[in-house]
Amino acid sequence: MVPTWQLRAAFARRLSGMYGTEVPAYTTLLEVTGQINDEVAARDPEAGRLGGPARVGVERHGAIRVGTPQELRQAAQVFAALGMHPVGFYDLRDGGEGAVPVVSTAFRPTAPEELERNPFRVFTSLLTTSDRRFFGPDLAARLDAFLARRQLFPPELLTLAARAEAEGGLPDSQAERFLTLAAAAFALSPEPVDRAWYAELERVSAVAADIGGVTTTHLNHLTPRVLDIDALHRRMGERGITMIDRIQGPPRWEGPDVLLRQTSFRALAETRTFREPDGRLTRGALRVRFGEVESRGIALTRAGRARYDHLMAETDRRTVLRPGADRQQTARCLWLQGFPASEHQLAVSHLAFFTYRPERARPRDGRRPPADLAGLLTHGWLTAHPIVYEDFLPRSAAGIFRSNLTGAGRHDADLAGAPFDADRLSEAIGRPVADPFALYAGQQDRSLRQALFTLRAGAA
Ligand code: OOG
Ligand code: NI
Repeated sequence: MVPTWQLRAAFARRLSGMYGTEVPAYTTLLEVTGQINDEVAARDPEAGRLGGPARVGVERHGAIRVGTPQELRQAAQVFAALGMHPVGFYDLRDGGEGAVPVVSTAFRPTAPEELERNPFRVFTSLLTTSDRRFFGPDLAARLDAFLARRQLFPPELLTLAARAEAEGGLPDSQAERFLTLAAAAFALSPEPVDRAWYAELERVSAVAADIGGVTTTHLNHLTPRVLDIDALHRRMGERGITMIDRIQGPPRWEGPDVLLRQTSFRALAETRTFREPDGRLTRGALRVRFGEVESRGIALTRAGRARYDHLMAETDRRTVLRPGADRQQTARCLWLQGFPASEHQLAVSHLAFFTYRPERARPRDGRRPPADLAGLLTHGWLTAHPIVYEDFLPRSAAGIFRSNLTGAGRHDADLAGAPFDADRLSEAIGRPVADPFALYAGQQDRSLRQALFTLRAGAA
């Protein structure tokens, strides 16, 4: 029997192998990421604080895009077999110039011990064909009909996935078959692309064409985790791979790493077969996939996140006011003034999530533990251990989509969009979409209750 977490780890390995043969620059990225992670681990004894080498070395996220709620439900079934559940709601339709007609969630393990075993996650986007800002009624009807005719996941895969979910794993031979079918469902298909149809959708949005212009889905990037993303950005440049000029997310600064920093590069155009309007098959190229790398920091509470969003908005404002100024420098200065520069400060001001443990080395001096968190930490009763941010950032995601699009497309921002939120997405998936803040808060609160219980028992 292959248990759920081993299926997940094996699936992530398979996709990584497959993507390396499909997108050669990904192999270079893995090589450089591995070197940098080794270097950081050797020079920084604290490097493992946000995940040990066994976790970080295999840590990946992928992204796929689907066209209909039914396809999303089926994707969710495949991920459920791997112990990956929908977390978070991301709406990428309101990004002004770079708006894309999708809403998204991320499938990932939610229990801390499952994340530790293998944290594989897949950012999954659903095309919003009913959003009139992007698709007029005629195009939407033809698009829906096209999507209704295709099948992304073969029935045998879905049956095996349901069995794996129900039984917490699969017998060896079925596990092998499941992994083969699942990886194949995310491979780039050799099927001819209908030139005219693809082009029509591309005029609306390159993402719409990537999703609805073909009869299959595919992994569009696979992202390793690096411990020093600034060093990686430089070194990829030296290896002749040009990254986008910015690292999305918080700036590099002297304080703790928080949330998520990401950067990407455009993959090369890939040769594809096209069916021309007169029926002829021709060779052409499409540039739909890319490479990305990320570094992860501490998860922020809602208050911490509001502080982050405010600092990002303030950085934008100042960058517009002083076009010559270096954005990274502007951001760093703002962070030095406006963001706690230590984990301790983040914890006592309730801006970030930690797990808490009783400090066993504290002398038994007959004192009773204070009632407040600040006192417990300052006087050495408890130690705080950062919780890693396991999710995504809508603004960075929009930036990643945008930096890899060919042409902005066109949409009419004045029309009313199709309403969408986490509840509607849960309905579409047929499974609840978890709130990431609630997951982190639950983990923190459980550890704090347990730690306080132990302290009080010790003091009594
Ligand atoms: C997903 C883009 C979002 C990230 O890391 O923020 C994403 C996509 O391109 O389909 O993967
Ligand atoms: Ni990504």
